[in-house]
Amino acid sequence: MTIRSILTFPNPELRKIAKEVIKFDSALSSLADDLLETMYEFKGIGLAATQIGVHQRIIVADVSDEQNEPYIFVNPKIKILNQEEKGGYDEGCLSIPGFYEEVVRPLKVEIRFQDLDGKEKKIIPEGLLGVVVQHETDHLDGKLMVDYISSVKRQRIRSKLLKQKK
Ligand code: QAP
Ligand code: CO
Repeated sequence: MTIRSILTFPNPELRKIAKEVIKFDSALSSLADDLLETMYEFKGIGLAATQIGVHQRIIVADVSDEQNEPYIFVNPKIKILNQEEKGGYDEGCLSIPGFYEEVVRPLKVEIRFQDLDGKEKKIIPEGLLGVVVQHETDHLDGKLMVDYISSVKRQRIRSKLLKQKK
C-alpha cells in the first residue's frame, strides 16, 4: 500500500494511451490498492492509472459519502446507450487541482470491464458514478476534462498550474 504522486496538467505523460491489461496477477492487485489509497488520500472520487504515470488500463472510483464503496475497473469499455440524453456536471480532476468546469456527457452508458481476476463484468451506472467512469476512462486515452472546454479557458488553467509548480 503506497500513496503515489499524481501528475499535474499539462504534464505530457497525461496524454499517453494506456495499454490493455493482460496479466491479472498480484502486481495488478497492488496497483489497484495504490490507486485506491492515493485517491482516498487526496479526497478524490475517481483516479486512473495514467494519473500516477502507469500506462495500463485500470481505474478506480468511490462516489459514496463515507468513501467506503470502492470500485475497480480493468479494461473499461463504455457504450453509450442513448446518444440524445446528455447532462452537464461540474467536474474536478486530481490532475487539475483547484479547477472545476462543466462537462456535458451522455447520461445512459453501459460499462464492460474486468475485475482483478480477469472476470468479465457489466454495469449500467447510476448518476455520478457514470460521469466519473467516463472521466476516468478518458484519462486512459490521454484525454482530460479541459479538452471539453474552450481553448481560452484551457490555456488560462494551464498557465496558472505551471506558475503554481515549484
Ligand atoms: C473525477 O475527480 C470527477 O481540484 C474525479 O483540489 C470529479 O476526484 C468526475 C479533487 C467530479 C466528475 C465529477 C479535485 C480533489 C478531486 C480538486 C476528483 C482538489 C481536490 C477530483
Ligand atoms: Co481526472
